[in-house]
Amino acid sequence: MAERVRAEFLHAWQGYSKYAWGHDELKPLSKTAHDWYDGQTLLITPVDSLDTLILLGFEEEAKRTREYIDANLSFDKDVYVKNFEITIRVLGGLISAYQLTGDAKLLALADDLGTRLLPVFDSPTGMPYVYVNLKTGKVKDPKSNPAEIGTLLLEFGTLAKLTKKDVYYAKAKKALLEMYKRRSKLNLVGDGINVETGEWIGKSSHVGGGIDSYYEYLLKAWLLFGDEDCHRMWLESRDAMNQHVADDSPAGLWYGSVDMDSGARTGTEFGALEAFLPAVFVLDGDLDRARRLEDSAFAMWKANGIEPDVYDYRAQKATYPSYPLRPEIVESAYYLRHATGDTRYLEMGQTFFDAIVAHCRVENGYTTLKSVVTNEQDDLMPSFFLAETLKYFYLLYAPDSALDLKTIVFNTEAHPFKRTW
Ligand code: DMJ
Repeated sequence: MAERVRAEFLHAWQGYSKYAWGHDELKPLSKTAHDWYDGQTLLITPVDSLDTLILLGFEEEAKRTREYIDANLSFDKDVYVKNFEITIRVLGGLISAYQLTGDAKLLALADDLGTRLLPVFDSPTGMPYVYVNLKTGKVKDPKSNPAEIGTLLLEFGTLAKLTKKDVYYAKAKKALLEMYKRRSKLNLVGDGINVETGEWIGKSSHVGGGIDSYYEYLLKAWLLFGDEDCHRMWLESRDAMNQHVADDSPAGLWYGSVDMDSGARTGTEFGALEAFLPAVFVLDGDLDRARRLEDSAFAMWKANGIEPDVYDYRAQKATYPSYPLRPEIVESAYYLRHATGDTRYLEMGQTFFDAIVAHCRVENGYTTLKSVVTNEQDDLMPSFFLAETLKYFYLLYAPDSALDLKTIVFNTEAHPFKRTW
């Protein structure tokens, strides 16, 4: 299986190289490239993929990609970028690739990017705006959410350690603390907040998009930096989430949505993004919960033969039927296999892999699905498919020695950060 994964990674990579080299992402059906910002490339796929190339042992391709990034990547661009996405994919990718290769240019690029992103924190609360202009430092859009505010500390914190510039850690940590401070009396967060006023604009509390990796980083910042504040915040948040958001019934363990103030249930939807949570429970040592939730996610996958982005677990129906090649359910299978040694997760992984090959493999790479009900294809190979989905598939089947989970922590985009401090 590890070899199959390597072969499919190469297939996807060759499609990108042939039709989108030097651009952000591949559109494999139209054989064209997609740049995120006004046709100004930030080399998102190469940066996001470099550590996967290294980990999977594609030495030639890794060398070519690293040298191309060194020579061509520039952040001196008059574009407003989404701080969250650029932090987890580009800053995260540069940091892990630097740690794996020792190439000082990669760290210099990360430091330059970090400096250009820093103005994003200049709001009245210290919580970041959604967009920042890489050239002018101007910011825009105060309407954000816990995930975009709270999923920065691993990247900025590691950059602080590597460059010895404490400001990176301080700004990202303050944003996280300010976010946490605004939790409800039940210790829950909502899914929308204004970073200028600090007022909630979305009071739905769940573990999906807009909130998901906020929880992930509370725990992981403790694991990576030994940050006791983050540990305390994780424990309190986890207990609240398990008490109020979890929906435990004979039909299985699920996490839906509730009102952050009253705890009243407002929805029974789970989805592909929510499937990150078993992995986090493994890291927290709660294997029972991790196993049960991954079983539910597997049931969601099997309902249509491939998972939808959103699934109503009461109605057992896909309510948002796209599949954008997401990694989370595979990530959780990897952690569970690693922690339990249970071969069940190898079989589960094979079910995932076979379905993705059957439905998403195209002549020039892999593509997203508009619907897992009709299997209609869309035309995009997101960078996280190479950065995360295929990396976790490989790690699921590779020997444990491929990566020492004791010394690294993955950021939310599957970039391994090594604790060197
Ligand atoms: C990735 O960019 C990250 O995993 C993020 O945390 C969530 N969305 C995608 C993958 O689904």
